[in-house]
Amino acid sequence: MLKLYGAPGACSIIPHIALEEAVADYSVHYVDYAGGENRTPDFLAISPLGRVPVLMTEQGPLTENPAILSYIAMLYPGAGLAPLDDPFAFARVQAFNLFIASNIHTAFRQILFADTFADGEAAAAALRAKVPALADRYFAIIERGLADGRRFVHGDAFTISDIYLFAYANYLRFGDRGDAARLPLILAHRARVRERAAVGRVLAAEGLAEAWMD
Ligand SMILES: N[C@@H](CCC(=O)N[C@@H](CS)C(=O)NCC(=O)O)C(=O)O
Repeated sequence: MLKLYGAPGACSIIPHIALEEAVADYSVHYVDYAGGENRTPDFLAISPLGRVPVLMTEQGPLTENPAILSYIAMLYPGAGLAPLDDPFAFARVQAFNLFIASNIHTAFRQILFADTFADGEAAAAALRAKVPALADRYFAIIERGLADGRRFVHGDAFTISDIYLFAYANYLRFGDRGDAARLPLILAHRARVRERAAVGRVLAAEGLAEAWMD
């Protein structure tokens, strides 16, 4: 059975939703950050940076959201979570997911984990101050991609990219990282994804039914 290591509301919610969409046989372990579980030798052995998500498979642990999502999509092809038989379309899915992972996620990290990039309160304040402009730029590119009326990121079919965007659209609404009101198509996409039964089940399981459902 697959085992997902995560934390409620963290970006581990992305593979959590993918597993639920795939009707996978899986369990979830919420890492006790407050108790320091993320710094234990056991956890660092499967996640060298002490981060979630980690997906424990029969072959060993997998880290990094884009890789975990592709693995789930391939393991459960019947769920139709990615265009697995079309190399170009699949590469587009990967490109989208990596765009969020390497640009948006990294920008958002400047808020909560500024010490990854520089030391001291002045540096942290400067890193935080830069985030709204970065987020505006990155999300505007995604907003333009939705402008032809498509229901989902890559067209009419729901894919792992929609789960990725859904999570970061929710983080965007925290108010300290860009202006969600400028992104009506992303907000409408968020509402469409939120209506999915699997998404509702995961939000309830992670205690986000109210925070992410409004
Ligand atoms: N590149 C990784 C990033 C993982 C990551 O930054 N996870 C966060 C939660 S969203 C985390 O565990 N942060 C705790 C820490 O950095 O100590 C991915 O996309 O999976």
